Amino acid sequence: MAIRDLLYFPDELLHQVSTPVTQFDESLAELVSDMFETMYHDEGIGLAAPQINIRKRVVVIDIEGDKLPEHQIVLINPEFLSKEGTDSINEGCLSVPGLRAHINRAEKVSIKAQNLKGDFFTLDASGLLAICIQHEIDHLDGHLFIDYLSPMKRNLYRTKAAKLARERKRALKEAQETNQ
Ligand code: GNR
Ligand code: NI
Repeated sequence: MAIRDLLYFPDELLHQVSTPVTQFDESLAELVSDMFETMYHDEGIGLAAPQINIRKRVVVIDIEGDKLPEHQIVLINPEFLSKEGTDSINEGCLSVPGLRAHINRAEKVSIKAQNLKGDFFTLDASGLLAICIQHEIDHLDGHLFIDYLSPMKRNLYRTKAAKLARERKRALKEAQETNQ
């Protein structure tokens, strides 16, 4: 079990398309376990593998955030079967810290995915779960929520993100120096 390092906007690696999982083995189970640990550590409700620099189609979700096994959702190779209606909430992303924006999404989604054993299942979702699923599948396709904003807003965010990244680097360096 390990907390992995996150990639942050504007890292170009976050814009690459992730590849399907073909091996349902112990290393996949380990990746999923590390993803849950990283997600809970950073207080997220979902995490996609590309956010920890692994370009595989793997997603973990716990919108309750209470670590109960019955609330933990693992999606391997998820695909939309249908989308319905429209909904929008103020979204955040662990890879875009400190920034939030309303994004138009479908209100209800139906997906198919595989579990850790490779078995296929379907899932119908609405509300926050539906939005989280769309946000995470976007990560697998190399999209961030800020890609949906107008170029002007995105550029404003780009400037803010660069400043946040500098602050984060400085804080990390200071923490390392204090530990020495
Ligand atoms: O923790 C997260 N919260 C959130 C809130 C509204 C819409 C989507 C999300 S997902 C985000 C975690 C994350 O970045 N997942 O990729
Ligand atoms: Ni995200």
